[in-house]
Amino acid sequence: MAMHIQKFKVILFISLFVCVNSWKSCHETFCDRIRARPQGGSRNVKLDFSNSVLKLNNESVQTNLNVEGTSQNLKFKLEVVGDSSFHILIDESTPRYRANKALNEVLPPLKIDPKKNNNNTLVTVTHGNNKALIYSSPFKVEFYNNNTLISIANWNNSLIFKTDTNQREIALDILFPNVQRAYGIPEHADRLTLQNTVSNQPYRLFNVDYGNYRVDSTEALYGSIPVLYAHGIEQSSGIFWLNPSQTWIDVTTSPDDVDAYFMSEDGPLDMYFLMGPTLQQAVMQYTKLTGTAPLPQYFTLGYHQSRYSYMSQDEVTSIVSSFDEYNLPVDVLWLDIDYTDEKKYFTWDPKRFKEPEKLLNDLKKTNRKLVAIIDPHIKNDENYDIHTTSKREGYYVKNPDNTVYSDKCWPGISSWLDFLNPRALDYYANLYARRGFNHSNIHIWNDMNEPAVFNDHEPSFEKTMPLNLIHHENRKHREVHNIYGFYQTVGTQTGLLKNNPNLRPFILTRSHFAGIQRYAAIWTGDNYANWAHLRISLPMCLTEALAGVSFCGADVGGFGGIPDDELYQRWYQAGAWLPFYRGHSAIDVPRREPYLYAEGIQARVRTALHQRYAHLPLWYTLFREHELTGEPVIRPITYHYPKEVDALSIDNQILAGPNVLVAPILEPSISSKKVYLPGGKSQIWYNIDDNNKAFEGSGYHTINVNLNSTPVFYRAGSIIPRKDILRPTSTGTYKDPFSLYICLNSTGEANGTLYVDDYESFQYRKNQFLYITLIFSENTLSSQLKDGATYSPSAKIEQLIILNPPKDIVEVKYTADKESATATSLQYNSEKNLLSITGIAIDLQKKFQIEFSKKNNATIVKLSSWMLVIIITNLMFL
Ligand code: NBV
Repeated sequence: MAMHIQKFKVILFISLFVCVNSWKSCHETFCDRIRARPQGGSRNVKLDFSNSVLKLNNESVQTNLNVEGTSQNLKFKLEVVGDSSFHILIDESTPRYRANKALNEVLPPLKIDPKKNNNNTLVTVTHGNNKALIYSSPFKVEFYNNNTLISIANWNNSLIFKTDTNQREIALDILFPNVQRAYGIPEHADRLTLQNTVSNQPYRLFNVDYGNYRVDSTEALYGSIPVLYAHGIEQSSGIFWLNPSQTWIDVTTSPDDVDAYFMSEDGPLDMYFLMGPTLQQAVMQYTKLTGTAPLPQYFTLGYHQSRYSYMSQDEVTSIVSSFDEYNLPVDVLWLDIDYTDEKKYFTWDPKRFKEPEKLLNDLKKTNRKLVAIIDPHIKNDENYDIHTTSKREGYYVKNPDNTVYSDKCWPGISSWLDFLNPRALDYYANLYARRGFNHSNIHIWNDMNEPAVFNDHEPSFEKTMPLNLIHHENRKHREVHNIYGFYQTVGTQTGLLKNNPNLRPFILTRSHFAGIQRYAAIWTGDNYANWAHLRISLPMCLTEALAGVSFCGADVGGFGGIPDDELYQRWYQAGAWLPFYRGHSAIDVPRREPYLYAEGIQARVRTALHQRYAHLPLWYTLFREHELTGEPVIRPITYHYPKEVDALSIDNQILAGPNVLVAPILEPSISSKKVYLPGGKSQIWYNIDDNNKAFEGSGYHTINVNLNSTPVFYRAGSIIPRKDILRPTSTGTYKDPFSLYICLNSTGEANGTLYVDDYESFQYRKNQFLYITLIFSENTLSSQLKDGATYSPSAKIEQLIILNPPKDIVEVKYTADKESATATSLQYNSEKNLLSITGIAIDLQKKFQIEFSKKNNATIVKLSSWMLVIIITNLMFL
């Protein structure tokens, strides 16, 4: 392999060189005109509170906003929506483009009772524990939770709202007092804690195709989600700046507060103030507005194997055979652009993919799925009906002179579907009825949808559409740029649902905007095979998760470049703990399916894959809980432990739900690793990577690691559901038994949840599921079932593993209804600090109780607290 790699290194050097991009800095865009904020005292921005103009009712506060020195007479509205979020809209009388599609649903205004003071300077709006004080002059709004100041909009009087034809930028600053950190506003290849941008470039939100991106950078990437959280020990809150035009954000952090100055190229000031007062609540308030991800099919959480490109249908099936031969699980095979006939989407190469249905059926036989790529550009070929129809029907994005826009992309000269046009979107959705795409075993990958355009001839276009192009209803591209790709996924989802209304579709998208979680998963684009990109994949996905997009992953191994053996296996180990787990690589690098590696490396990859598959019941339960509550599937440590100062910036560790802490190895050649364990001395964490050794949550611990290690800790007090048999696919595990890992805390208690359904269809929305709460207390494990739901799974719980078990358990008795049974095998393993109970079959559908009895003075006594009381009282009388 070495020679092979050498040759590729040369190619890589060339492609890397070609790939280095340089994007615009603030001073090359509208940002330059407004970054230096207007000086507060020197101008008056004033709300009109005169009785003739001000409208107060139980739904909103409405009036005019005047900016002194300009002819602007803007409309102001404040209302309360969602989970007690304050919505402020400032717009011209002819409304600008509003990105309401990002919102989950039409948000009805909640009841309010606004009050104006006597001298017309202040209106107060109270909703529950939250309150907004709206000041007339200079205009500002203070937000309070329980009378504590949370944020101030326009605190420095920097509001900008330009109304010239060519200068329509808007800006506003928000102060968040009493916080220490800012998070959010993905997508950037940056750490969880946002940088202070004072002496740097502001964060930029402008969807662009940027391969091999710089890390620790504020530069724009493929997606834009304008939600920012201000987080501190005492309080947290957020701002959702609903604007899909190019946006820059200056973040100024001090030990006492965070100031965020949002600048957008166009659009109204459309803002939602998330009141917290914890990060957890602010995140849920955001998902209340933009929705949660629908529960994905189980297989989507398994391992995906991709490459740019697998070149024939035989190649795809032979890859599957090799995975099977080497005992490596894989659920999904991916087709990149070369499966098409000359990059004409919705076609198949007539020679190499001549029988797509056969491929899909063959894959189905071994429980494998196919994902095929569909890009938004359409080849300008007069023999390609999608092109001729789109041209004829006016489905394309237009030039300012109303001719069809075209430029280069993969197929050569191409045009772009205007997904914002409902007719074009409908047409696009119906294309999924075409051959192959209407199969139940196919799912879709939307790439290049920033949109990416090969227009290097004009560097100022930054490899995307010129901003003066025209969309539906005469909207300029600059008004909608960041939401263009989002709309493609809306059409994709519609198309797939039309084909298979009772199957949950899977869509992966590169471009994304707020609310994308309702349609698609995302990945972090064209990363590179180096340690910095492995390291940054964690904060990138953590930030996306806080911004509503939990289903996130990074190309395992790095898209470009050649990972060395160590990096390769570390990436598989770490990638197993991000929600989307896909190996993918560029066209110009050697093949790297895991079975091509030497047995030692392969074995470690197999272990990583196995660990992923063993935890699928946990991932699936977390995704269902996300759908219900909006809680992210993966979380930074500070999400659950906001009071711990040391945890505020930790982003090289992940919490998968509240109970599993993962500290993957993200650097080369190390034999020990510092791991932060939260919760204080009384919070124990069990290192499942090292014989379940118990550690206190007292901060940093140094633990020894080797090439096999992925430090993973279970929280004492939790119950983790698993399936431990290694199978070729996730579908193959449907009938396999569950194991419950019961991780006892110092008072001998633990609890957890388990969600099951048919793993594929929408029947769960008709109450065909089981949602089980598991409680271990007083040496008894009991279950509670969510009312009204029924499902009869083929799998049972057949193993209980108690970490840090009580001593001398001699009998485990199961009762449900009138049934009862006794476990046939109890095995203590002192080295692993566990008790394993088998020979038991627990039916998930029934409420059950399992009693763990101890041997006491030769009599079997159930150790419960009342028993203890009786024993102690008796002893006292002796
Ligand atoms: O479709 C080819 C690639 C794809 O493999 C990759 O994952 C995308 O991020 N695509 C970009 C086009 C550009 C590759 C240089």
